[in-house]
Amino acid sequence: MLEQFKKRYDRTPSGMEHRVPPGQYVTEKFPVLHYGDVPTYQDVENSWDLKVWGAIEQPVRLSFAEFRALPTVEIVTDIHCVTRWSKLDTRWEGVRFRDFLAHMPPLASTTRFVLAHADRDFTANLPLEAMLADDTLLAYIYDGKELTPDHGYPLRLLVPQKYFWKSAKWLRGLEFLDEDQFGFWERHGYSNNADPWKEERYGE
Ligand SMILES: Nc1nc2c(c(=O)[nH]1)N[C@H]1C(S)=C(S)[C@@H](COP(=O)(O)O)O[C@H]1N2
Ligand SMILES: [Mo]
Repeated sequence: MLEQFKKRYDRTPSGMEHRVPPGQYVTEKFPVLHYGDVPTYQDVENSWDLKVWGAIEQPVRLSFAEFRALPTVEIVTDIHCVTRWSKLDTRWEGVRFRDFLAHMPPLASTTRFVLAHADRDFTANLPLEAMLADDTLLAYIYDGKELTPDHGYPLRLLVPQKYFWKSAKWLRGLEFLDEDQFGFWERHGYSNNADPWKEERYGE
């Protein structure tokens, strides 16, 4: 596996080494990776929604139009996949999660974790602290264009500080939790903390 990725992706431009975590290789491509098939959405305006529930004063359901009316930010960041490719200077636009929370009812004071729920039964868990980072977005524009179905249209989570598996595509729900609960890849042996700079690939 590693050799294969080396051949295809070893393109780290000189001077950029400090941007590439240990064991990673830079790619110019944008590989597509996920478990299962790509969901298709008909009539997103009427059928898609984003739900928020759990340790929050009141559950919320946002329609497509309501979500898209929220203010967005643009960020440029590096992403790191546990299969060893990294991509530098990716440009995303979406609702900063921290700003999103400002539009929500208050969280319970005991809330410490977030479980992201995606279509096709995918989940990813994150500490609330990581979710509150400046560069954690609910993203729907990549490089100036609407996300493609492969990359998570109509909405994905983007948590650049963690390995990319935490960045759930086809996001549909955010569940607030007092106690941590493993997501899909975490249950399958991947690291819970998933910090690429500490090379936390697999579970302890
Ligand atoms: N819903 C969902 N999101 C997912 C996954 C998945 O299987 N299902 N895989 C994750 C993994 S392992 C990676 S590396 C990234 C890949 O995102 P990309 O296809 O846009 O590069 O999506 C993440 N988000
Ligand atoms: Mo991944």
